[in-house]
Amino acid sequence: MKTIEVCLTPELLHQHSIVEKVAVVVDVLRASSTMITAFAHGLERLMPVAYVEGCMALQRLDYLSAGERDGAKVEGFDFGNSPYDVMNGELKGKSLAMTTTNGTLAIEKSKSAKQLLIGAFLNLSALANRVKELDEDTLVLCAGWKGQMNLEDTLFAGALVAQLTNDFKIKGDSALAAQLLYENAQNDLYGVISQTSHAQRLNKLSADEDMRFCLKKDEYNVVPFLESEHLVIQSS
Ligand code: 3SL
Repeated sequence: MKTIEVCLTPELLHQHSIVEKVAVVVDVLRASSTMITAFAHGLERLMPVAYVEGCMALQRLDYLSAGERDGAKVEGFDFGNSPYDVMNGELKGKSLAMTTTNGTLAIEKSKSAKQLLIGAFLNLSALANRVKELDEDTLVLCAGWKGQMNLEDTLFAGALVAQLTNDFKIKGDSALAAQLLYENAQNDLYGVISQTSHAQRLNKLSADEDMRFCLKKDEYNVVPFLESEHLVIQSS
């Protein structure tokens, strides 16, 4: 049986080997949720970029741009990091360059994985099915917050582990802890996550609606994956 493990923050990634594994990168609030939403609304490809300057260089190559610093849209970018920014059809068939504080950095750090997938509550079941199909040792990388673990990504990791327990063997206590936390919180995810430090940051940005949206389960059935330098989805 293949294994499922959870890395609670990119700062702990050196304790896991990623090269032979499927990596699932998650930043529930809000980068991975916004990426999934953009693909569900027609985005063709997305170049994740760790730094603002990299995104600006891609703007000059006709990419649309999205991202945040301190949660706010970067000046001069086309979109911020809200799922509501990317669901009005403007991205249909387009290329997007995106940079966020933690999410795109976590992707950058996972590029050596055998396959890199993007996860959030919005695509939970589609993602679980894809992970089962791939049937490889799998590592969930939580983007966390500036090197620290956060509860929302950990809860998502636990939700994914919970969907995979019949098919994968849990490896390590962080995966077990994530699952137990999720099982405890699953009936009131909003109530639990609204207490987190990131929810409080989003509140100051009046982004409570974003948080409610990001906690919806199985809203979309797209699973972005990294192909060369771009995230793409399987064409249907
Ligand atoms: O850190 C990130 O990647 C962002 O998702 C943070 S925020 O929700 O846009 O503030």
